[in-house]
Amino acid sequence: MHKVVFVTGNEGKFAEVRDILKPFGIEVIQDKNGYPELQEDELEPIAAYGAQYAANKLKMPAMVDDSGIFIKALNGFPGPYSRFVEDKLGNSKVLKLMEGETDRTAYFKTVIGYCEPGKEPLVFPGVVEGKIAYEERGTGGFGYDPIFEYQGVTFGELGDAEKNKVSHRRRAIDSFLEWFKDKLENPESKN
Ligand code: ITT
Repeated sequence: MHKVVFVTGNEGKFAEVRDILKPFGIEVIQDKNGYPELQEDELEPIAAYGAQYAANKLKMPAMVDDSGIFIKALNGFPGPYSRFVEDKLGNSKVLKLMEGETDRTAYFKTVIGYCEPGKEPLVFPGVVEGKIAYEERGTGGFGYDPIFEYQGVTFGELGDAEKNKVSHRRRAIDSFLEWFKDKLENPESKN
């Protein structure tokens, strides 16, 4: 069993990543002590910096997840500021901002940052495209899930197991797994 520390205070993210990686023989341990989050317009540098900081501090392989929802009619808002906006506005006020908007296009993006002590960080992005619903629907998931529609069903309605098959986070983890499996097979050749 391989062990990776996942530095996150978000229980929803932790449960998803733990469940996705378990069948691949990777045990995920949660660390809630946080990491310095750079103020950037892109998620990649935030995840890279956080993973490197955590790996060097904890002296073991570390993973972080920086995510956001990007709404086209709002020019990509809230994007990297999604946590702040969830705390200050919440889904109902985001829906108010979307009143009168007919273009509901949006995407969720996760960037997984991974780093081993003394090494350079790697980033693995994952995106899922969908639409902003007209009202909150469903009680599953967390955060923006009740207002994000994927193929007509919100992530809040979809249920955790189904969300984990198609989500932005799943896609980012799949890309991490591709790299990780390659590294296990060719231990000298990577990173
Ligand atoms: P950590 O930094 O401790 O990991 P956080 O919740 O602050 O946790 P982010 O900075 O990545 O994480 O914030 C992302 C925001 O987007 C936050 O409000 C999440 O609740 C929300 N979010 C992230 N992934 C989501 C998902 O799969 N479904 C719904 N909302 C999500």
